[in-house]
Amino acid sequence: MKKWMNRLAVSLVIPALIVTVTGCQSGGTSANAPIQNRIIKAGIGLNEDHPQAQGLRKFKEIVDAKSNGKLKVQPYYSAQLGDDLKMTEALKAGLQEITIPSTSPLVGTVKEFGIFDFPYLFNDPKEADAILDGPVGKKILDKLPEHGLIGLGYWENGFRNLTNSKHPVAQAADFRGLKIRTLQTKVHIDVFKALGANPTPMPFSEVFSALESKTVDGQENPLPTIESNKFNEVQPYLSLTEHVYTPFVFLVSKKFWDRLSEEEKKILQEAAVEAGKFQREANRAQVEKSLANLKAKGMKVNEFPDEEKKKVKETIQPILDRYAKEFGPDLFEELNRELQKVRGQ
Ligand code: TK8
Repeated sequence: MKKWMNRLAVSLVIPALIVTVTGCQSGGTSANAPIQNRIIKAGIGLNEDHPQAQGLRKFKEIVDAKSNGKLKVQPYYSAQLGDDLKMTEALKAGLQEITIPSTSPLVGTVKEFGIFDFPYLFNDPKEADAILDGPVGKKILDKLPEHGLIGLGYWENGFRNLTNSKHPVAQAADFRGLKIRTLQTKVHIDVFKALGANPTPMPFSEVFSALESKTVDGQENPLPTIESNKFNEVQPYLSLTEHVYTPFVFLVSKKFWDRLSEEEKKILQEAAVEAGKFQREANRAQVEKSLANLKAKGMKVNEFPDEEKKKVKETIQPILDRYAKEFGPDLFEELNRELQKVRGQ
């Protein structure tokens, strides 16, 4: 063989060998490359006692086992890496690999997440699971990649209850005049305004000091969050409004995801779903315990009767109709069809 042909053959073979051995060209990984040693920074907003953190540790445990320790999940709690919005932006930029925010602050990225801000959408966790794990939940996750995000599934934040420092909220009219911290979603801002309250959206990490300094009168969150953040220390009244079910969404940076092999993606996807089941159960078990603990710590707890929930729904219906149009009537109709199936109607 002529010398030039030898040189050409060598120049073609060596790079191909390098790609096969290391399994990655510059920046990328071939689909069937072996599992690489990777550091995966996973930040959440709640503290290490919360079921969200328990779920993240379960995720880490599963990924560690399935990757023989090569995929190293590093949990960061209590918004150490920033609040939901900041961490979501970090994922888009490829500066952080995983975060698990409430869906509400994502409305600015994918507006359809806003349907989960609708008060009294779900009657119980079973309905929430059916919608989130079904075609409607998937359709919304499928809108994330164009924004630099991959959604691997939904975990549970839960049914939200109102706390405040002024008075019990035992009827729809009692919301009037209350300065309430809300999630950063226009749906909640409009809903609380329609109820006569003064909504103030802010990141979760600022809530305790805003309550303590009386910048706001109240806030609303699921019971495990109220307990684990010691809101009882600055909020005498707890009203069991259960007005919204908020999901968490398990997000991965697309910049990071696109560098993974099929095997590595499968490990993260399976772990997110398995840990999500564990986290939902842990959160539901915690709700009753947190209620008992908050009562024992002296919170004045009141029920919110069904007829008052009905009045709230009637008051805010025009707002929900407007948002249903904005978020997509087809999606909303599909959600209602799915709900009727779950309810056996
Ligand atoms: C934590 C938040 C929080 C949410 C809120 O990252 O902001 O009130 O309910 O749990 O996602």
